[in-house]
Amino acid sequence: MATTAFSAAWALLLWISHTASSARVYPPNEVTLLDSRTVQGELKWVSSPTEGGWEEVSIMDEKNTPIRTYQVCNVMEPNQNNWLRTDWIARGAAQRIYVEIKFTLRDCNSLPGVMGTCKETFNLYYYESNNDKERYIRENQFIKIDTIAADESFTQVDIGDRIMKLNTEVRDVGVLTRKGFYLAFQDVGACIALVSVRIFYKKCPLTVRNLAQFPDTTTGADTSSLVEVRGSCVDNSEEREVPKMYCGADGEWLVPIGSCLCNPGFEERAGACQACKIGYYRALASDAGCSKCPPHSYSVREGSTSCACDKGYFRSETDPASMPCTQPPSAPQHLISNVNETSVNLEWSAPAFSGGRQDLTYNVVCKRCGPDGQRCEPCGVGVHYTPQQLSLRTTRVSINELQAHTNYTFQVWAVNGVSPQSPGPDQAASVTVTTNQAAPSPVTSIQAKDITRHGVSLAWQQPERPNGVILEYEVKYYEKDQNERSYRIMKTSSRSADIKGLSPLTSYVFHVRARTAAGYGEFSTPFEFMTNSVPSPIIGDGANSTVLLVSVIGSVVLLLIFIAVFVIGRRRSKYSKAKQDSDEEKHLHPGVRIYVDPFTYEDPNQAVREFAKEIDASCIKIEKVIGIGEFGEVCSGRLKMPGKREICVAIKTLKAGYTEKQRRDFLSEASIMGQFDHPNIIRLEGVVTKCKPVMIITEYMENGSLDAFLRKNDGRFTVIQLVGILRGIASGMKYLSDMSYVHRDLAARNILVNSNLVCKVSDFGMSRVLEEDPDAAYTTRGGKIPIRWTAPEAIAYRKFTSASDVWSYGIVMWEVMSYGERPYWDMSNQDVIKAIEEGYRLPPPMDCPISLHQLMLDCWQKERAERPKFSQIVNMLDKLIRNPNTLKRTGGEIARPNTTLLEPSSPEFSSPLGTVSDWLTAINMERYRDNFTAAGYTTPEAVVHMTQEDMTRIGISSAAHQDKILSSAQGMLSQMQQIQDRMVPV
Ligand code: ACK
Repeated sequence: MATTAFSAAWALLLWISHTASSARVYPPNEVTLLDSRTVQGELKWVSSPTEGGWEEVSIMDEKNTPIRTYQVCNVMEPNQNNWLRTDWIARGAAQRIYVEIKFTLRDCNSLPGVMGTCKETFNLYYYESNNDKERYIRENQFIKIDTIAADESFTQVDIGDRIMKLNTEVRDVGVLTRKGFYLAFQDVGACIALVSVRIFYKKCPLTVRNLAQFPDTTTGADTSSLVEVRGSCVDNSEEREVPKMYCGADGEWLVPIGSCLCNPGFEERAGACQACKIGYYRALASDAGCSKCPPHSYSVREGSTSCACDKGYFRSETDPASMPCTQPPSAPQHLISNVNETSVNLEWSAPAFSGGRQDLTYNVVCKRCGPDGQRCEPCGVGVHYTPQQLSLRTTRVSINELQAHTNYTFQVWAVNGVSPQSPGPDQAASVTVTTNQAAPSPVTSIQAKDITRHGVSLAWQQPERPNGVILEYEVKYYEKDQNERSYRIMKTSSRSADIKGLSPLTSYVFHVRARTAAGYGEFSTPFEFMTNSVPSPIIGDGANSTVLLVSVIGSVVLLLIFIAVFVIGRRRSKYSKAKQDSDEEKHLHPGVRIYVDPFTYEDPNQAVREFAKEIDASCIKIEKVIGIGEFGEVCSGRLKMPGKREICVAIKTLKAGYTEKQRRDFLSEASIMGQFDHPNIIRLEGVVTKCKPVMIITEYMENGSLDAFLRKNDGRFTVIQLVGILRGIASGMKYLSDMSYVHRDLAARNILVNSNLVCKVSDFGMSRVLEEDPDAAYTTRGGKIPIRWTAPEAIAYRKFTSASDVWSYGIVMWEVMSYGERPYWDMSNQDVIKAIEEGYRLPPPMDCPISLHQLMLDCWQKERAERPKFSQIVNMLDKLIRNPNTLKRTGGEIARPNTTLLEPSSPEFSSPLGTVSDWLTAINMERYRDNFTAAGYTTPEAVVHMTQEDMTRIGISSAAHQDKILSSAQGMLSQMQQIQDRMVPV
C-alpha cells in the first residue's frame, strides 16, 4: 500500500538519527528477558492480518547493525484491527515484569484527508501460558495492559527541524504465575513505528553493607512489597547482630539492620576485613582497628590478635593486650629493722625499679637461725605479722611473738603481677636480727581451790611465752573494797600458793606475775573471789567466783535454785556463756588489761600524760581540713617523728577560746584511745598540749567514715567483703569489751575505713558520745541518746553495757548489709521505740544472707543476757567466712517498708523461702538434716506444721533441740503468713 510505505520510510529516517549512538547498557537492578534490538535476524512475530497490518522492517544503524522494527500506517481506512504478537517469553524468576516500548507516532493533524479514520494510540496486551508454542490465541484471551498514546507525535515541520520525537513508555504487569507469556500490540488505525520493545524485571543487586553480603534478590510481586533478606558476614568477620535488609519493588535495598565485625587480627578496609600488618594487632572484634603493638612487644605475622612480649618482659594473665609488657620489680631498698624485746619492726622503701607496673606488693619471709646465724628454718605459724605477712601494700610490718634471744633473718620480697612469670630470681632485701631478752607474758588461768573462811589455795598455768626460765611467781592480793591502796605480796617458785590470813566473807582480788632473768612480766588480770563463812572448804577444783558467792550464803537450797536457774538459762540461750553480765565477761579473759576511766583521775591531765605521747608541734604538717568536729576542725596531714618514717595522720584540733572543761573533755578521747592497741581500733599517735592549738593526732583513714563510704560504693562489694568489714568491727568491739570499755555510740558513722578496707572503731569522747552526735535525741530523762542504735534497756534506764553495744553492733550489721541505709528509714524516734517494744525488728536488707540476719536478730534480743558476746560474734563470722555456702541463702529483696513490714522478733527466725537444709544450718541444727529428709519433711511448708510428737517420731529426742526447732518453725510460719499478707491481689 502506497500510504503505508511512504509513512514508514520517513518514520525510520527520524529514528536512526536519534538512536544511532545509543549503547546497550542496562541499569544494574534490571534483568532483561527480551530486547528486540539485540535479536539477530528477523523477529518474525505473528501479525494478523498477515497482509496489510503490522509489517517487519529491517534497517541499519550507523554501525551497520541490522535493527528490527514493526510499522503500521493505515490511517485512511476505517475499522482497523491489526494485531502483532511476540514469541513466548520465559518469565524466569520474575513475578512482575516491565515492558519498555520505544515508538514513533504520526500526528493525525499533519495528514490531509484522514479525519475520522486516523488514530493516535495503540493497545498493549499480554497472555500468560506455560506453552512456549501456542499457535493460535484468540483476541479475547489477551488481557489488556494499557492503551498507549504518544507523549510526542510529529509533523512534516518537525522532521525538517530534526526535533527528537521518539516516545518511550513503560508499563508493568504482575503477579505472573505461569512459566511465560506473550505480548500483543493492537493497532486501530494509527501511523506507528515500534522501534524497540524491551521486557525486563527488577532485582536488588548483590551488595555489601556493614560487612554483610546480600545476594541478588528479585523484587516482590507487589509494587509496594518488601522482601526481607538475611546477609552473610564477609570473609574474616563474625556476626555482631543478625544482618538484614529489605529489597524494595524498584530494586533498591532499604533499612539495613544488624552488622558483622571483623574477626580479631583483621580490620575493616574498603568494605572487607583485611589482616593487621606486621607490628600491629587487634585483640577483640569490638576494638576499633588494628593498633600498633604496645611498648616492649612485637608481632611477626599479619593478622595478629596479640603481640608477644620482648625477651625479659612479661604480661600477667589479667593484663589487657593493650598494656605494655612489664618486668618484675627490683628489690626493696633501705630495709631497716627495729627490735623491741620479742617484736621486730621492719621498714623499707619502694624498689628503685617498679618494672613499669602499679601493682607492687611485698611478702615477708621469716627464718629462725641457729646461734651462729646458720641453719635457718621457717618461723612457722606461731609468729604474728601486722598488718599481714603477704601481699603487703605498706612498706612496713611488725612481727610479734618471736622467741627471745634468738637470731632471725627476715627477707622482704618485692613482687608485682608479672613476678610469677619471670624465670629469674625474685628480688628481696634481707636483714638479720637478734631478739632481746623479754619478760614473761602474763599468767593466765588462775583457779581457786579449798576456799575457807581465812584462806584459799590458788593454782595457775605457766605463761604462754615464758621467754626464759621462770625463777619465781609473785602473787599480789588485796581486799576488793580497799582497792590497791593496801595490798600484800607472796612469792613462790611453784605454780600454786596457799594464801592465809584472809578475813571471812570478804571479796579479794588476786594478780599473779612471773619473773625470769629478764625481770617481771605483767600481772595477770584480776582474779576475784569471796572467802567462806564456814571453816572448812566446800568447793573443789575449778570453782568459779559466781558459784562461790552462793556458797558463802551457805544455803544448799539457794544453791540448788541457782543451779536450776542456771541450767534453764543455758537451755534457753543459744549463746551458752551469755548469762554473765558484761562486767563479768572480763574474768573470762585473763591476760587482758582493764580500761581506766580518765575521769577517775583527780587530775585528768595526769591521765593524758599516762596514756598519750606528747608530740612536738614541729613534727606535724597540717595539709587540709577534712571535717568539723565538736571541738574544732579535723584535718589531714603528715607526722614525721625523729628517726621514724613520715606517716599520714588525722589531726583533731581544739578551737581557740575553749574552757578548761572543754579542754578536759577534748583530751579525754586521747586518754581513752591511748589505752587501746588493736588493729580494729583507731590508733592514737599522740597529742599536742604544750602549744596551741591543742591537737589529737591519730592514724589517717583514707576512706573516712563507714556510713558515707558504703553509700558511695552502693552494691560494689561481695558478701564476703561485707562480712570481712563486719568481722573487723566485731573484733575491735571484742577488744573493747574485753577491756570493759562500753562504747555507747557504736554506729557506722563512728567507724573509719582505711585504704585497705580495714574498719576501725573510733569516737571515744566521753561527753561527745551523747551530746554531739547528730543522731542522738533527748530522752524523757533528759539525756541524749542515738535512739535507733541503742538497746531498749539503755534508752529506758541508761543500762549501758557491752550487751547494749552488741545491740548497736546488730544495727551496724544492718547498715553495712544495706550499704548505709538509715536504720528504720524515716520513722520517728518514738515510732522506733514503740515498734521495738512491740517485738518488731528490722527485716533483712536486700540480698542479705539469712545467717547474717539471724545474727542481727540475736543481737536484738530483748533480754540482754540472751544476746551473743562479741567473742561469739567474731567466731560466728569467722565460721561464715570459712563456709561461704552459708552466705548464699538470702531472704530475697525486701522493699523499703513501713512499720508493718518490720520483722516480728523470733529467736530462731529463718526465711520461708530457703530449703529445709539451709534452715537447719542457719539455726545450727544441721545434724538432724537426714532425720528430716528420711521422714519426708523436705519443704519449709511441711516443716512449719510439725508438732512435738512429730519431732520425737523422726528421732529428735533432745527437748532443748525440739524447742529450738519448733520455735524456729513457728517463726517461719509467721514469716510465710506475712509474705502472703504483703502480696497485692491482682
Ligand atoms: O566521713 P569523714 O570523711 O570521716 O568525715 C569525718 C570528719 O573527719 C569529721 O569527723 C573524718 N575523720 C575523722 N577521723 C579521721 C581519721 N582518723 N582519718 C580520716 N578521716 C577522719 C571523718
